[in-house]
Amino acid sequence: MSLPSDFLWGFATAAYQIEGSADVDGRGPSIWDTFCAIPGKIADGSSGAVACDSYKRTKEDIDLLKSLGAKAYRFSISWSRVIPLGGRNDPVNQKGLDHYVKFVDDLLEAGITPFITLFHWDLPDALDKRYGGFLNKEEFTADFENYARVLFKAIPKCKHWITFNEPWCTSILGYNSGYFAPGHTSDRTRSAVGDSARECWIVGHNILIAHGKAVKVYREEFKPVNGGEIGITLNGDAVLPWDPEDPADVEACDRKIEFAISWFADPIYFGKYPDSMLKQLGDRLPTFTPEEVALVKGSNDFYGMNHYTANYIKHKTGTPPDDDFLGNLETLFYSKSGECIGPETQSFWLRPHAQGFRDLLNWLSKRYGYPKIYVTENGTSLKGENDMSLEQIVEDDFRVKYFDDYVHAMAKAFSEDGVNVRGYLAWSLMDNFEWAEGYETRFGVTYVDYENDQKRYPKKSAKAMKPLFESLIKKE
Ligand code: GBH
Repeated sequence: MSLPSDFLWGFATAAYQIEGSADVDGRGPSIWDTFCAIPGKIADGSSGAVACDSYKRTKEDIDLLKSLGAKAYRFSISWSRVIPLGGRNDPVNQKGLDHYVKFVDDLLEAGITPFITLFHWDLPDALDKRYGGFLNKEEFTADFENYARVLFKAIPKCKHWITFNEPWCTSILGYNSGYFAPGHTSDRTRSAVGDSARECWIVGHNILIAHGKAVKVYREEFKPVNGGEIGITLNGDAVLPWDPEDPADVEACDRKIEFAISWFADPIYFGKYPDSMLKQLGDRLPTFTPEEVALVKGSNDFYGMNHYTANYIKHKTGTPPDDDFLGNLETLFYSKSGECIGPETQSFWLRPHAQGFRDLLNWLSKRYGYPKIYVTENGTSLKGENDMSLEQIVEDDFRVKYFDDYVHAMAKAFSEDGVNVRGYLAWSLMDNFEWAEGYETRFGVTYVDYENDQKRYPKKSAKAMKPLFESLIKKE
């Protein structure tokens, strides 16, 4: 069992979850600032206004990465720091841009390879207000293309670019369940606006086009000179049939991955939506024009994979409700015979099941022709961690085991199954603003003491990563 000698490993974060300094140096508000201000949307009533204060602690964060032996760091750019109003005719905020230029210089100086995510959910609020954000194809895709170009031009030293983080979450959680910003849903007790049957599929489509436009810009205007690579990051859970004897459950397993991952990956690799989605959604799924197919098909230099958990899949019969986004099935933690998929964590949706990671790496590789894969997120919360003492928190054996199991499953996928996985970024470098769950759920390998000046304390899992990878990565 091994990983290749040039394997990149490190940690990941996202701008709104760690930066804070929401009003500093000319940053404009994002849809998450607005969403957090609505009572009831965030579990503990908090926001990313301060978070880990990372905007002001870049040196501290880079020192932390260095001390842990990280070879790579994935972070995202706050669009509204760079272009406060977001649009292609709006002014660029030089201070905001300079911050990221310097951050990349400092990372490289420290010997750490940057992976930049252009978009990790924090759309400039002005674009949502001006024209409906992601819902407006012409405007949104043109503004994203412009924003991407500003970054490509300013940071030629970055060689690994991710256009969008988890468009599934933006589409479904933002425009179907309304659990995430901007909170659109058909449920009028939770939102005055939204159409859960339609908006999410339009948003997903428009993000694909925006991704395609940014990739075209990168490949035509920057890659020939700077080299480098660009791709999208998709989230998806592993699947096991609830009843392995029932062909309908086995079939529902593929459909579950198609609705979560292939929704985006099939257009990117094949130029069309999966048949299972077309069948269920009909004309609610937008159609690709020939120009759009040309933009989107073939637009990944690598596949960015975010992965956390697994579910037993039980098919449903009958016509699904028109807000169904799973593919007419149920996701469960127990199988028909009563097996449990994995132990509880602090996140209701997350139970460790490392074999699922290997299986999904194989599923993706087979379907998409063994693309180069970077695991851009993988990690876990820990039941009750927020209520423990600091002494207990830093002894996070549960998280140590999670990483150990998952990284070994990945190494087997590489060395025994031929999966072309080339990098791994653990989620997360430090505890941070966990979106609708606020600060109560912690995903960090580093504890952040929010009550006491955001002081950082590396947990056992932080220190376990270097020996873990050194034991697996082949020496030259
Ligand atoms: C990642 O998403 C995010 O990229 C990252 O910012 C975040 O901090 C991290 O996970 C930890 O949560 O039951 O319908 O509400 C992970 C993928 C997909 C996990 C949606 C939670 C909830 C689905 N997420 N899922 S639902």
